[in-house]
Amino acid sequence: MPYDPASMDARWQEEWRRAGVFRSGPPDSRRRKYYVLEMFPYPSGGIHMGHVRNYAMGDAVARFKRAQGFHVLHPMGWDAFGLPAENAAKEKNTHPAEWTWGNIDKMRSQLRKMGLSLEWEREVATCAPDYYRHQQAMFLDFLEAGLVYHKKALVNWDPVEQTVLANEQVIDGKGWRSGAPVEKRAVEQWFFRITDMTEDLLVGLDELPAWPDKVRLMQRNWIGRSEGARIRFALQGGEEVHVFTTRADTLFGATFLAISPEHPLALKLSESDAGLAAFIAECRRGGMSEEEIERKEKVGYRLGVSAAHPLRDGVSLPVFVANFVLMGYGEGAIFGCPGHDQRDLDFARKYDLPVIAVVAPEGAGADFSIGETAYLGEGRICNSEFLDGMTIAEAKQAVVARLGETGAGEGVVRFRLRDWGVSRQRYWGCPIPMIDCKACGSVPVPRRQLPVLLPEDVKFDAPGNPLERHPTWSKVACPQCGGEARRETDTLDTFVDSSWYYARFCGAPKDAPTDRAAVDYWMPVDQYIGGIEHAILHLLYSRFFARAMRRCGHLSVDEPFASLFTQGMVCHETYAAPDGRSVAPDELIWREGKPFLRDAPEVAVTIGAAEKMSKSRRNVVDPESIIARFGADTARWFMLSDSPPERDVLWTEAGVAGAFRFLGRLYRLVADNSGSLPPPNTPAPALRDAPDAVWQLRRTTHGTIASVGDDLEKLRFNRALARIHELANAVATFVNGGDGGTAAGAWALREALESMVALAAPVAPHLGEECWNLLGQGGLLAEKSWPRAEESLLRQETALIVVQVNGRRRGALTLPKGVEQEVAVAEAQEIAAVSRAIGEAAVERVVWVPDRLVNLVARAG
Ligand code: ANZ
Ligand code: ZN
Repeated sequence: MPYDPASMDARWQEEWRRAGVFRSGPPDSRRRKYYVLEMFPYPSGGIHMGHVRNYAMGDAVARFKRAQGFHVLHPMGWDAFGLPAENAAKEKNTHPAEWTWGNIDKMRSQLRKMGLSLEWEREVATCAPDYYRHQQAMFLDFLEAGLVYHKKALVNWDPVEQTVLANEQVIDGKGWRSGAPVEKRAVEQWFFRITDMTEDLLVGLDELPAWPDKVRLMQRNWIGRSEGARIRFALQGGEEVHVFTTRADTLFGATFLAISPEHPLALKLSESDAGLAAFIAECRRGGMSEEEIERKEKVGYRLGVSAAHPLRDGVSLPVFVANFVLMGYGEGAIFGCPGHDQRDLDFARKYDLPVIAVVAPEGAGADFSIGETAYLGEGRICNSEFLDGMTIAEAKQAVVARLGETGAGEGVVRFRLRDWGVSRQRYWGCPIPMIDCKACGSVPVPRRQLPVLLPEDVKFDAPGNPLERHPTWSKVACPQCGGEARRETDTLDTFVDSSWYYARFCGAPKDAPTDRAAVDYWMPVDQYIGGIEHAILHLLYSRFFARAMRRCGHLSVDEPFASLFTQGMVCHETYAAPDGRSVAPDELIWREGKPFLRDAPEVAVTIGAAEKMSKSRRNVVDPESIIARFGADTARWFMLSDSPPERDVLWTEAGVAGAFRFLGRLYRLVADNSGSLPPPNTPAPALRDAPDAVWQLRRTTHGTIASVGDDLEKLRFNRALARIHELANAVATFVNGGDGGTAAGAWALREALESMVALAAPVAPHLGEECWNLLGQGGLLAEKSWPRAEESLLRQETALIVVQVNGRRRGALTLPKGVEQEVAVAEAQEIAAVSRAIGEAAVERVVWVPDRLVNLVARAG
């Protein structure tokens, strides 16, 4: 019988479905729960290998935990709102809803073909009104809790398309479609007050030991706590400018002040200074992402006023408006210290400002000076009056103390984290349930009117947000005064949708976002698995949301994900035709290990670097075709066997073929031997006298059970699968050795085969069921408990101990190395030949050579 996955995959999937084995049912406080969740996919059109890897991991964990007796929750859903649906609508003349639901149907059937142990009954899609209505209700809850507010904020504005652009739609400062230089515009937007929880989000990271250190570090950096000082500079004419610095120690090196183009003082002065107004307008051109600001040339506009140095009598500093000073950070103003900040140094050279070194490296002479690079290192303070000779840390303290005395400043803690702007000027998202009334201001949509549904009759024939252009949708009566009012046409950032789906999976009541009993039972997620690209925003927003939901009574945990695992990417070689055009793997034929064009077989193709599979690199292998050719188990097995899960895996034909061959080998080991085994669940025969090979096999079996369990516990899938290889080799060796013929041997062989199949099943579940069936076992393996390792067989090192009676060999014992004399003697006396030889005599003396020999000296009485 050859291994034919095509005939088994669908059959077992149907069996699982019929038996409802993956349905978790209601909370059950008598059982230990385990919630395993993989980041839900965006329904882009089809699953890719990254999904296969991610879900193969989650499924292995879910199946393993289920077998261990946990009450497992393993759901799946769709992160279904987002821009691609609108782009598809424009390009393919369809509707975003139609496109999205079509993709969901397709991808659901693809995931089903993988044979994942998912509870499809709990499926959610964020674009479904019965999901987003609760999101709207929570928006109102957060509003009442003071966690939502609105204010004017800058957006990317495309002057040609007359529309707001997302950051990813701004390419090199230009609109992605129009190519027109992007401008910044201030528009009224909604914000979640995530900064209300900054400190808590930071401290909370310490209580997540099961998160990768690098993710926690990335979150820490994003939150960006910095200790510094706020310093007041007095301007001529009575104005004051506050600056924020983390380097108060360099205050004597300050040679200029710079304020943001959006700083109130700059805006005020621009009213009477046309040059400044033009400069500010110039600064507003170009995108607003931090990278963009970083890249841009640093320019300034010198103001007519100057500022007094707070510690140096009679010294005043020029004041600039500078494009690199952000209004959203610190005080929107800085003091420039060219000696010790590269950006300030470049600026000083450009505008011919003095450069004063105030930190000198240890051992530098008095003539230490700055050239073209600022000195950023440690050292001793110089040129700084009372600070001279101090370390940087000492000087920071001394400056803050002095500023405190004179009232010119104080120490402050700043965070980089900003409030979360959630307004998006697009159609395919969750409508923000607010109404704008000229008389009453912002008024919430009354809860009984939720959900605010997206209108279906929208057109994508013009740029901008179709909700805004809709003839009637936004025209409503004010819920408060009944006057003419306007519905909010912005929709929520899709990161909002994915910030609470984990809670909705626990239970999905009609009239509330969460089922409290269910979330209290299931949350937090015990194991969350997904891509490192979500290490910052998605996880941070989810952590914020859990806290906000808790405040509003929807949840009782702060941290939604107890453990996090970030898997590596799936990579593939890239190929190029002689003209440089990239060629997809399925456009190739291979001869003698070299690739040629399928359509022009004489044309050789060059092999390029392996890169992350992506459409743009044309190095994608479609999971569906792999599953069709090799079966789901091979795809899953290969994804997990070839490299540690946190690392990238290189997809190769040879690798897939190898996985397929191995699974075929497992299948044949079972199929070829199942006929000679004792019936299932036969009690163990007397094994004491069994040949060493039997013990060897049993030790390997139980050693493998223990180590595979341990590896799966730690998500070391590749190691677990390597152990199964080892066990398969041991089984083959045993079978070839002919020891399977004895009762003990056949029994041990069944034990080995059943264990092997059960251990492989979390990754190769279809093969598992098929083999389980071949072994004559009834019921579904998916419902069986995890094999138990026998403690006594786990000691790997054993010794072969010869047993003599009065110096004559009567048998041998295989015992753990280092076994005690008493145990060996007791075991020896159990051997039939030994007790016969001793007969009625009494054992007078024992000769004991540890791990080698036991000689019973007996004399007839
Ligand atoms: C003086 C100084 C001297 C600075 C020196 C650095 C080196 P982090 O660590 O990221 O918090 N800064 C403050 N507000 C700013 C703003 N709105 N836009 C742009 N830059 C701003 O960075 C803090 C440092 O970033 C501050 O310390 C300030 O420059 C600058 F040798 O002040 B420093
Ligand atoms: Zn009103």
